[in-house]
Amino acid sequence: IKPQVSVSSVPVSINVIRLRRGIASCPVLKCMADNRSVSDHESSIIARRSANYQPPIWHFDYVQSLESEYNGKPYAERVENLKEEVIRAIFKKLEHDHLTQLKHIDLLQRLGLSYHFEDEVKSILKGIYTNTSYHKTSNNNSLYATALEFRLLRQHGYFVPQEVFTSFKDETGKFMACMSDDPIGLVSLYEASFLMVEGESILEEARDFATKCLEEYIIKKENIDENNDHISLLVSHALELPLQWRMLRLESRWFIDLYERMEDMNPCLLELAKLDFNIVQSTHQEDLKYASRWWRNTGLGQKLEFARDRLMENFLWTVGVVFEPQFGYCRRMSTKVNALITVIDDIYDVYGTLDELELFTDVVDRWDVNDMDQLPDYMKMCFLALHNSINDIAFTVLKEQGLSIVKYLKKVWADICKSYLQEAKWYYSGYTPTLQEYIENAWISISAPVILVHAYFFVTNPITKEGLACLEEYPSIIRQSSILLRLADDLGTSSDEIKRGDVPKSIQCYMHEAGVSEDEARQHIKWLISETWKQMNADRIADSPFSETFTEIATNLARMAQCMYQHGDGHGIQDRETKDRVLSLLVNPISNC
Ligand code: LA6
Ligand code: MN
Ligand code: MN
Ligand code: MN
Ligand code: MN
Repeated sequence: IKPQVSVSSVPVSINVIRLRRGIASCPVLKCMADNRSVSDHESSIIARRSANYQPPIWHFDYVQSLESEYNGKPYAERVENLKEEVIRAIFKKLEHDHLTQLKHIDLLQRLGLSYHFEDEVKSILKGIYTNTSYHKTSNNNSLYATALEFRLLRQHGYFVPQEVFTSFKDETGKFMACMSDDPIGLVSLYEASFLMVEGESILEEARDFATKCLEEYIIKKENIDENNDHISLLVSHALELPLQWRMLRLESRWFIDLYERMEDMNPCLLELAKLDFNIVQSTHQEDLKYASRWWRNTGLGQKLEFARDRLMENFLWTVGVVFEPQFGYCRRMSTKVNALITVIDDIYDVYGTLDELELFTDVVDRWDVNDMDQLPDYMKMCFLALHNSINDIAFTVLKEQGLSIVKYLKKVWADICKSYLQEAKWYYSGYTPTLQEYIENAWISISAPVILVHAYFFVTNPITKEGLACLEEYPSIIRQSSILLRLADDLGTSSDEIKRGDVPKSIQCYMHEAGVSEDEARQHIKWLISETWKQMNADRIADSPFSETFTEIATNLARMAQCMYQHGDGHGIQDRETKDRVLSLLVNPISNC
């Protein structure tokens, strides 16, 4: 039965009915009179699903009231002085050996400060890479040093061969057992292994070996109740998620606290890290306030009651994607894009009828306001808000670069709507695709291509012909980022989605196809995530017409997904981990600073 029921002459009121689809019974559905669309005006009733999303916990007035003292001039001046001190103490000291230099770079990255020292970091890494032969068989460096150098160089685009780790294996080709007493070396090896690309079996072994040893280390420490020292904290943190998969700002916020407790902490670095964090936060607050005013002006939050009104969470995504203060325009505009995606996704997944969705998809595809009249009112609002916001973005590029990009932007919106429609059709027909067939469509429906194509335009000037040509074909780095977002989202959201009635997601498709339990399917999806990261790592260092900024953005979107869905649906459910993250990243400055 299609969950769409026409009942004549029923007054406009709420009915509660229960509908069945296939063998699974749907949750209680709200049945609302649709007095909105012209064609249905007569008095039909359309059964619509509900996701029961809660109203936003972050109110407009609260957001507008956020204010930070750290946007003042004295703090900016202090930062400049501290930066010069750091350059003197760290980068201008000629007596520092490679390892000391690498330690400093790692520290600056983890404290969230390395963006201030890009040139210095680049020149050191280049020097190290060009002066080292990575193909010799002997290696006098410690495990810690070898792995740190490997990781930092790969992070910055230098392809150090995995064979640098063979000297830590014994004659039988196994990693040496004696290494298990070296937690610092093992964490370093563990983090390095997550830079692996397809086919690197030494790194895969390294990851498994380090994981096992570190897990044993933690158990041992827990047994003697000594798991609160900084090494144990670092180890458990790494096991939870490797650095390569982590959202940068949240990692910095966490690491600054840890660093403060470390014995060899440098007070000047700590002060700089705290101060800089707070200053960056104050610029984020201004971006957030701008986006919240825009959102309020669209009226969509009030008008579309069925949809997620998640401006704060949509903004948090953008901070995960790009945090540096100079990218405020990108954060502001990306938040608009995210908010529109979130609402339109709910129209397709929850509220719209199949007929309405066909119409909407068609109107977006034609991108013509003259076609709007056929849409029900709630869709008219949404379409015009989309049309105006996106054209406005294109207008800015036209004004600044003399280039018309409307066709690129409307194409990604048409593509996502078509993929949404495909899922709706699968849902209504009760069809379960194979995992492959599902992913073929779902890497688009997760919205990463929309987010990333727009982001390209927000951070690129001048936009190049090569960049546009590559973008049009959805290059591999966009695809990998999308797949990672999709799989992480499915792990976090599919349980609720299936309950309320939605297309089978990757987990269900794989259960159906392979005849396995949900638990096994989840393991398989997690394995796919680590496989996809290998391709992402390869794409990050491949030749491409994109800037490093854009490559980082694509990577960060995947990282943000793993953060957002680490404990379930962090995007839809606001008041758990997401709330703490909003508070610590966007609301509360670091104290004692
Ligand atoms: C997740 O919702 C959602 F809205 C997204 C579009 C993910 C990322 C969004 C940003 C950054 P849901 P679906 C705005 O789990 O229906 O409903 O594709 O997405 O599984
Ligand atoms: Mn609402
Ligand atoms: Mn959805
Ligand atoms: Mn969807
Ligand atoms: Mn989902």
